[in-house]
Amino acid sequence: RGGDDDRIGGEVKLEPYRLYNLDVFEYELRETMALYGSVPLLISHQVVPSTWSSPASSSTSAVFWLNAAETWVDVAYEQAGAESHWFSESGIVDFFVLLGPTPSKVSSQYAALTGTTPLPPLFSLAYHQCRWNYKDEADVAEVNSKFDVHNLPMDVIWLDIEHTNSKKYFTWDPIKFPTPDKMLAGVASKGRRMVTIVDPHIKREDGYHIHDGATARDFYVKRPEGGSYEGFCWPGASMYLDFTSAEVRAWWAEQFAYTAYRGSSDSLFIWNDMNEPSVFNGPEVTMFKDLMHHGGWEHRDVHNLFGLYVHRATYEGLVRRNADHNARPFVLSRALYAGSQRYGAIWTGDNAAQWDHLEFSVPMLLSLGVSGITFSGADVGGFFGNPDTELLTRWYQAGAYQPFFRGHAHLDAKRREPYLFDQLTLDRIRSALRARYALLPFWYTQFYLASHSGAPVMRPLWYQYPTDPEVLTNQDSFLIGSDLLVRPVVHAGGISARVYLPGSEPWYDVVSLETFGSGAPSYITVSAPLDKIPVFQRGGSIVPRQERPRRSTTQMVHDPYTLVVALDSRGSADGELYVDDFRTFNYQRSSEFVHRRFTYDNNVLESLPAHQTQFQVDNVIERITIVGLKRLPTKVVLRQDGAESSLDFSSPTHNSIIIRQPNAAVSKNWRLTLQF
Ligand code: NBV
Repeated sequence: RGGDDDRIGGEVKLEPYRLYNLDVFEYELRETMALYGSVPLLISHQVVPSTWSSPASSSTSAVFWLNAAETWVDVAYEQAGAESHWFSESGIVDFFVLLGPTPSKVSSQYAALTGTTPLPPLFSLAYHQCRWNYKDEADVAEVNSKFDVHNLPMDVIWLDIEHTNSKKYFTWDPIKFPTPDKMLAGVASKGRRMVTIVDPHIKREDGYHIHDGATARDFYVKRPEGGSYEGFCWPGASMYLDFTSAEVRAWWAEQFAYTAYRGSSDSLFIWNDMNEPSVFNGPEVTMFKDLMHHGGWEHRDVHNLFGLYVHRATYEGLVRRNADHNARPFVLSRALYAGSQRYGAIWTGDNAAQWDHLEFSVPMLLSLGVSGITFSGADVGGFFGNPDTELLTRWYQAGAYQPFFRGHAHLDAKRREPYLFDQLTLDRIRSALRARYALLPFWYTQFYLASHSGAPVMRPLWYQYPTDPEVLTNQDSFLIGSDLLVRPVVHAGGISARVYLPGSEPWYDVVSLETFGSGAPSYITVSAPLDKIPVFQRGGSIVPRQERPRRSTTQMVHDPYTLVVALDSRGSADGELYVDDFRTFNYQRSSEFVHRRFTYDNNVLESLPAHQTQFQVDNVIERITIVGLKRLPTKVVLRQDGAESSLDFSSPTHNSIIIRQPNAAVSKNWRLTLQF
């Protein structure tokens, strides 16, 4: 959250960063103090400006301090550079130096140590609708149908703690949620999923099967003098499972079996909250440091790992709940540590419905991303308080381009499902949601690539343009992969945006196809009224899209694709598309995926396999937009399956064409030639 941008070269001394996972009520921005998660990784990036004899160069390196005790990091910026000083309360010094020398090399070196985010199921990259709380089954049914009535795409409806029977996780309130299987089936019948919250504090109540099972096995965290530790949380008197033990985690994982978690189904996924752990009557709202864990470790030694272990055990539970262990899990966690990326998504916790919280969502998610945690998001609309329609609209617009995209609100906040607002606001939010859904093929491909590389999907500009000193402190814009640059409007009353377009290739507005800045990096000012999200596609890239409005990703599986070919100054571009069944591990187990590479050179667009697989999909490409043309063609010819056909096209702007119905197969090789 340390958002200062005047740190470079000015001898600015920040307060030290405190790494100690805590449930901080109404957290402040611009702070270096503890919050829900910690990743003891420090990345250093240096730019050597160009001189008359040499071009600018840069070097990136990092240090990773593998210690899960309370840790403090002091960073001092001097004229000569920066110095850091690390100390942890206990444990050993296990210190890794990552030599880079590029940002992506640092990502892969760090990923080799801590892992990458496995490819998420597609639905989890779509829009999630949450609040604390949807009241009952009728409320869920209404939300499910109102999104359809108003043509709003949505994939997942979430239930917070009030859905349980007296805060006993894995149970349902018998009055408000008497028939969870029916409710889930109703939501699933529209192709949607649900998520329930499962917190790691366990109500101390005899007869509650989780408490009975854990007590019988002696699975709780212990007091130093012996006996299980009891704290206080949502359920009242609460016990804390010792997730640092593999045996406890395996048992926890079993609780997600369909036979154990009554009322659950394969369309139900999980949210772990309060896993710092949050203990209402503990010091700083967490556990005493002298509590005892498995293997004789004091809580102080493992504190920052606790949340990761909860996340991990839940992830494993969702893998194992199907006999064939073949469905990909989705688990959202609040607490995190280095490596949490291996178990799913995280979010930035209890933000507020204030403009600066929207603004800071960008640097917070960028920091998480370069620290390996790429599947992350901030509550859209802000958790505490009530956003006005302008803030809510701008938040949907920003969230539509951030990795984890979920609307959420506090129990006391007014209802804010998008259909509750005036027509104009509803229309604007619908366009933001549709913008997200149209780009899901691109998001999914980026997550596939990130699952191998460890590179963040949402990236700071310096990551991609490491030698440009102008982007070092830029945190109002970000990139998705290397091809889309997003500059959300995050200030009240904003009607225009100043955008820095890096690199020496043109950028194209993704809606109007207007061409900006070629030849040298430049600042531009674009108009950004309330219905506009400034997003630009990089010249030299090919971005896949699916543009038919649908109610959820389930209905998009067979939909045709659009390719947007944005040419660089030499008239070339390339891109990728990754497709599989969107929900199982078959892509790993039996190579059931299609990974294509598209290249455009010398007026020829070609589709070739990026990987050779036997897997086929029936989708076709229904539209190809090519922008950045020096002159317009007279004829466009497609060659596929040994046959040639001449295609219809129109030209919406002076330098672009739209080719309609090429019907080129996604799984096949083909070649499209522009003739002049
Ligand atoms: O479970 C209730 C909330 C939840 O909605 C929120 O997203 C979490 O970050 N939870 C915190 C507990 C209480 C918050 C005041």
